[in-house]
Amino acid sequence: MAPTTAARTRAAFLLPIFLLAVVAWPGAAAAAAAQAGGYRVVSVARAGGVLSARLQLAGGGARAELGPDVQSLSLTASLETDSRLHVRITDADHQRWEVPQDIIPRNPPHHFSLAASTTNTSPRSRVLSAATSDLTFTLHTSPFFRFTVSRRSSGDVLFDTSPHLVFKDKYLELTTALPGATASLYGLGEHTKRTFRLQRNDTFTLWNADIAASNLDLNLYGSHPFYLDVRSGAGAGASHGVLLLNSNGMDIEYGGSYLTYKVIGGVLDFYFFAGQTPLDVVDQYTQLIGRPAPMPYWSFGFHQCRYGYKNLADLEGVVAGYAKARIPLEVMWTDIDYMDAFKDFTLDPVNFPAGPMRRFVDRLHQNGQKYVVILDPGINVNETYGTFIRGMQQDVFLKWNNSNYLGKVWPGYVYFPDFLNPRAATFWAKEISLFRRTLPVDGLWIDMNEISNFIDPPTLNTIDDPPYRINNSGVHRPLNNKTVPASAVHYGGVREYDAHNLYGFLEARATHGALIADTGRRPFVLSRSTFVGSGRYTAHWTGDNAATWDDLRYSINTMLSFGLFGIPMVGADICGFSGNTTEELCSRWIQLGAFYPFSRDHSAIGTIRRELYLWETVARSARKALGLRYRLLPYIYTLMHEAHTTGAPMARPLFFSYPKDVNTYGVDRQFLLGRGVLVSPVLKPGATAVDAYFPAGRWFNLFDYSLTVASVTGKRVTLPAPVDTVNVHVAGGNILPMQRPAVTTSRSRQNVFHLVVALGEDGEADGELFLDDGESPEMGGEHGKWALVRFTCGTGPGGGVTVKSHVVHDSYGPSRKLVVGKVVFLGLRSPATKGELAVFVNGVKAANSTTGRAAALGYRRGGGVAQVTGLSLPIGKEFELKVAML
Ligand code: MIG
Repeated sequence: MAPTTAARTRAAFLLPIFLLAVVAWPGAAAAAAAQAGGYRVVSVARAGGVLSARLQLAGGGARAELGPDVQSLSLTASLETDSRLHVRITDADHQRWEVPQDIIPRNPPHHFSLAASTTNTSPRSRVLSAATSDLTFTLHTSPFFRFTVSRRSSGDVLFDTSPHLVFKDKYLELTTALPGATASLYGLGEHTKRTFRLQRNDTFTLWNADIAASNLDLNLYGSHPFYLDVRSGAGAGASHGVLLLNSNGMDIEYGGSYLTYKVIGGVLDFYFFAGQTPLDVVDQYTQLIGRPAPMPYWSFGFHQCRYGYKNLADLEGVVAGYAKARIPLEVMWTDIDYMDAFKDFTLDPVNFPAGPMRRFVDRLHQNGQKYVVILDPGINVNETYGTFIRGMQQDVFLKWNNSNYLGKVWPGYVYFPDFLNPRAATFWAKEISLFRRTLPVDGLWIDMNEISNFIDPPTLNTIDDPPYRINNSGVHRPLNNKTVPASAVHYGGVREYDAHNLYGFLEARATHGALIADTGRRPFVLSRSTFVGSGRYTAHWTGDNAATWDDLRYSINTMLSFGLFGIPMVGADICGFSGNTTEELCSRWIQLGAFYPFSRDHSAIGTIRRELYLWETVARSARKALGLRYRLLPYIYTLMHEAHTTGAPMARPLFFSYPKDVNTYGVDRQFLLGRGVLVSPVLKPGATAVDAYFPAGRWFNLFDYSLTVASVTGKRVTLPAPVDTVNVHVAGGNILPMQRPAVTTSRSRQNVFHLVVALGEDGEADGELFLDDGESPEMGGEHGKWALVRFTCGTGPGGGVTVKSHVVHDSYGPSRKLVVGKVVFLGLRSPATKGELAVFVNGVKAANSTTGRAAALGYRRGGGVAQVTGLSLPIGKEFELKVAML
C-alpha cells in the first residue's frame, strides 16, 4: 500500500504573518513546555473550503533523544460535512505512512463539500467556518502555531492545542487543553477499566496485544483512538467526538485538564464530529468509519462455548442439557479442540471425526440451531498440510528478512497470512469454502489476531524498538513482545510497525467476505482484535476475563465503549473465562449477559464447567433473563437495524437517552438497551437488592409491568433483586415490539407479536419494528426485502389511548401474515377496571370476537396496566387500536 500523497498545495493567497507577544496557552499544565518545541506558521492559504498552512520548526526542536524534528509541516483543515471537521498535519516534504484508503475510505485532502470561508479575526488567527457547520477551526499564528476547534452555537472550545507540537519520524506529540471537570470523556480503547467514564491521570496505550482482559489498564486486543466528550455546565449534554486516524502505537495521556497524544508514527490526522447529542456523534463517526455490519437474526440467540470440550459426545451432551433444562440454546461453538493438532481447517479424526461431525451439524440445523468454530491466523508449517502447501504456492505469508516470518502458536511453527496482500484474502476464502464442504459452519470466530505469537522476536533495529517506548503491557515492553516483529514486511513494503494494529481488521474483512461468497448469506464473524471501522465486518467479545465479580462489573464498561467504536455487537464471556466460577456469580452473570447484544457463555480449559443448566439457580436465572431477551428479540433486532443505519449502539450508556441529566454521566453499573430499556444487574456477591439510578420519568418493570418509579427528577432507588432476578425496566414513552419466546429464534420468529406501550407522563409513546428474513446479506436498503413499522400512541381528552401503526416500508412478504395479538398498556391515566374499557379496532368497536376480545386485565392502582388480547393485526397493514374509557 502506498501512503497517500502529502498535502502539497502551495499558498494561493499568502498572508503577512504578524508576530506578536507570547500569549499564554490556556492549558496551564503544558504551557511551560511551549518553549521546548513548536512550529511557526510561515504561510496560510485558502483554496475553496480548505485552509492550508505551512509550518516551520522554530528554535532547536524538542526531545532530541527521540530523533531529529521534521523541519517543515503542512496542515490542511476542511469542513467535510456540516458536522465533520478534518485537520491533518504531516511532513510537508516526505510521504509518510497513513491508514490505507481502502480501510477507511475518505475524502482526498483537498476535497471539500462545504462552502467554507475564512476570516481574520485578528492578525494572529485565521478562522475557517461555514454557515451550516457548528464547528469552527481557528489557526493561531503567534507566537507559535496552534489550533482550536470551537462550537459556534455555544462558543465552547472543544479542542485547544498547545504550541508544543513535536513531529519527528518516529515520535509525534500533540496536547489539547480540556476544561477539566465539565468534560466527561469516554472511549480510547481497548482496555479493561474500572469505570466507563475515563478517569483523569491515566494513560491509554494503543498497541494490539494478546493480553487477557482480566488485566486492568493494559493495552488489549484492539485499537480505537476515538473519544466522545460530553460537556456539562451550561447547555449540559452537548457532545462531540474526536478521532485520531492513526494505526501506529501510541500513548494517550489524560490529565483531566489536558489530553496528550504520543504517537510513534503516521500523521496527525484528526476528525472532529460536532454532535451535538451523543447519538449524533456516533452517527457522524460511523458515517466516516463505516456503519456496523448487520448481524443475522440467529446471532441474537444464546450461544454456548468452551475451550476444552473433549469430543463430539461432549458437544452433544451440552446441546441435550440445554434442551432438557428448557433453556434456549441457539448456537453451539467449538474452540481449538476440534482441530487436528490445532491446524486450521482440519478436524481431529479421533474426537471430532468428519462424518459424525457433519451429522451433528446437520441435526443442529434441522433443529433450527447453528454451529460456529474458531480459526487462528497462524498456518502450521507442515509439508503434509494442504492449507500450508496452498499458502506457499500462492505466496501469501508475512515476510521478514526476505523470507516468511516464522512464529509459534498452538500448532507449533506457523506462518501468518499477510492480509494486506489481496492474495491472502483469496487464499483464506478458498480454505474456508473447502472446509465448509466438510462442515457447513454458520459463522466463524477469529482469535489470536493481534497477532499473538508464543515467541518474542528479537529486537534488531529502531523499528523493532523505536526511541519512544509506548507503555506496552504496562511496563514499556518492546513492540515485538508476544507478537510478530515490527520490522516484518507486508505486501507493498508496508512495515508491520505501521500496520500492526490493522491485522485483526483485515482478517475480519477477509473472513466476512469469504463467508458471504460461500454462503450467500449474512455473515457472522467474531473477532478478538479490532481497529477503527471493524464494526463493518465483525462482532467482538471482550476477551479473556476472569470469573470474578469485578470482571462481571467491568464487562459493562467495555461493552459500552465498543458501542462508541461502531461495534455494537459485543459481549463478554458469561460466567467468566478463566478461573472457577461459582453458582452465584454465574447466576448473576447470565442475568446481565442475557442483555449483552452478543450473549455467549464461554470458559477456559481446566476450569469447572459452567453451562447454564448445571446449577439450579443459574438455570432459573437463565430461563427468566433469557426468556425476557427472547421476548425482546424483535426490539433487539430493530436496534440492530438502527445501529446499521445510524451507528447507534445497541447497548448504551444512560446519558445517550438523558444527555441533560449530568447524574447519568458516571453511571456504568446499569445500561440501556436501545432508547428505553434499562438493565440494572446485581454486581456484588451476597446482594439481594440493587441500587439503581432512574432518570426523570416513569419506569415500568418489564417482568411484572409494575410502575417502579415516577419522578420529575432523576432518582436513586433500591430495588429488590432476589437470587434469580434481574431488574429490567422500560421508560415511559416507549413502545416495545415483542414476541412470544421459543427455544430457538427461528421458532420465536413465527410467533405472535405483542406490543408493550409504556406511556410517558404526557400520555404518549412511540417505537418501531424492523423485520426481514434475518439472513439476507443486506439489511434494509434499496434491494432488500424488509418491513419497517412505526408505532405511535397518544392519549385523548377522556383518557382513552390510541395506538397507530404506520408502515414506513414493506417489501417483506411475511409481514402481512405475522400479527400483533396483544397490546399491553402501562401507565394509563385514569383508573380503568375490568369492564370499563371499550376497544375499537380501525374505528370499529371490537366485541368479544376473534378480531378483538377486549379485556382490562391486571389493573393495579398506580400502574394503570391494561391488556388487550385476542387481536390479529397484521404487521404489514396499518391499524388503529383505541382503548376508550367508558
Ligand atoms: O491462547 O482458543 O481469547 O476465548 O478460548 C488462548 C483458546 C487462545 C484465547 C481466546 C479464548 C479461547 C482461547 N484463546
